[in-house]
Amino acid sequence: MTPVPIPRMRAAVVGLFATAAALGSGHLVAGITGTRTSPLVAVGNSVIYLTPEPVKEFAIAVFGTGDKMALMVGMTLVIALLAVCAGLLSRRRAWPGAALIAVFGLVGVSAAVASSDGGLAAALTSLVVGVVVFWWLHHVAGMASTGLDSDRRRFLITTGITLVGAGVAGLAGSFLQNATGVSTSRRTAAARIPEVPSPPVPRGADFASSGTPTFLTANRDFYRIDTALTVPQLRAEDWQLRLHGMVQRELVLSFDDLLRRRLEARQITLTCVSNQVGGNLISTATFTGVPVRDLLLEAGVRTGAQQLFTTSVDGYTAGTPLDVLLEPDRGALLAVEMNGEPLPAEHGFPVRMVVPGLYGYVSATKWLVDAEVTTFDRPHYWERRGWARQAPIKTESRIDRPQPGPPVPAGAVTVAGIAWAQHTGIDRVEVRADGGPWQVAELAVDVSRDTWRMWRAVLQLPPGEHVIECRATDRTGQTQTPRRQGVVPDGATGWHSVRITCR
Ligand SMILES: Nc1nc2c(c(=O)[nH]1)N[C@H]1C(S)=C(S)[C@@H](COP(=O)(O)O)O[C@H]1N2
Ligand SMILES: [Mo]
Repeated sequence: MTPVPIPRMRAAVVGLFATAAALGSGHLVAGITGTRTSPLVAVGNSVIYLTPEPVKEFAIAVFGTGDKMALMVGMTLVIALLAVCAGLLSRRRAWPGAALIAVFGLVGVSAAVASSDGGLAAALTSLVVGVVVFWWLHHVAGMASTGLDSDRRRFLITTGITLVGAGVAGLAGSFLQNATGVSTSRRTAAARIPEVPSPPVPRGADFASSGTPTFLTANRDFYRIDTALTVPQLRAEDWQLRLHGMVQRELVLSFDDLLRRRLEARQITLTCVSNQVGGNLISTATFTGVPVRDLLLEAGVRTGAQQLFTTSVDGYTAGTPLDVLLEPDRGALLAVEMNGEPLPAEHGFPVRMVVPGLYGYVSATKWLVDAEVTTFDRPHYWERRGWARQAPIKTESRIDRPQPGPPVPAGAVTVAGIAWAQHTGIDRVEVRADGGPWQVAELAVDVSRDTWRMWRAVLQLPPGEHVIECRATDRTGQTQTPRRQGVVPDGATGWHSVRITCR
């Protein structure tokens, strides 16, 4: 116990800096032990895992693909606040603050235990360093409160060293994590993947000049959705896939084993079930990989099996109906390349699954490491959280131009957008203004039924406010339903509409 209470400011510094030392040292140990799961990340992953479904949906709706950044910023603020509280609780005695720090430390440890990705050593380091540094800084701060200049100087120097040490440890941890990351593995993989000529995209497959996206989405612009707070770093050399369960012959494949099989390249449009009407969680790439059907036939699926249950290195799972995967012309791939380069780490390097016509959450497992042939008794990641077990992509369309914003000139207004009904194909898109008659839009050159189709039309609009709507009809003759439904449990429906002003 210190003779005089430590001033508030200094007490807060003790809490904050001890916490910084805890997180920095944990990050360093994570780097040394080769895990991406620093204590903060482990807690973040647990938060994602435990967050109730409506809150997660809310976060995706508000922050979109920035949802993880928002979570990290939010957690950092909460931790800083708790760190200040720990300091303020300990203006006389060290133990209340030290106890609070030990409690967060234990939260980190239990999160690391729950994670499949290691991080226990890092979390234990954070716990011990946090408590010890807190005790020590508290001791130095207590001596400084007696008023001697030399003691005050000592407090400044000690806290300075603590902060610099925490920073250096954190940077070193990040450096080590990057050094053991997958960038080298991706470069060498590029040379190992055999060249497979991909069908060229015909001219006139998009109306980019009229405001649609380009037909192929550049890898860096491709939408990204997953539950991973840090991108899993799985090297091709370490990759192994086990195809097992209800099969005649279990297959265990290395990356090179996979590449020795027949590879195919094709254009596929992926769509996320969380895509709102008018949303942008949809992109198209040329994927190259081994047909899933070939591997299933090689392994020999036993009767009674219903789904292929795929697991990612980070524990994420998806369940894909086997009758879909076994269709001779479905074209599902274990993809190794996206737009002619090895999969980017964010998109599942070294191997992911893609299945034309199914939403990503039931089919597009990234960082794939396990595939089990089984029955539907086993619920997959999102099925356990209330989403549909099976999820074919719904026929939908979107207006990309005009966008709501400043008034556009009245008269001939070009309206352009995309429509999709993967594995069925788009037959027609219609546009109308203000609930008037539907006008058939011009369709871009058809590439495949597994990709989006661009469209455009010219509407004659007088000055004033207008509501423009579009609807697509697929090749089974089904016209997109106007009934508005949210994304849960199996994808949004409804017509996209845009309100504009003409002058
Ligand atoms: N390992 C893993 N794979 C995953 C997911 C995930 O959370 N983890 N999300 C799925 C979902 S919901 C979608 S829509 C697609 C998105 O793929 P992309 O990020 O490459 O666009 O990946 C799927 N594969
Ligand atoms: Mo998704």
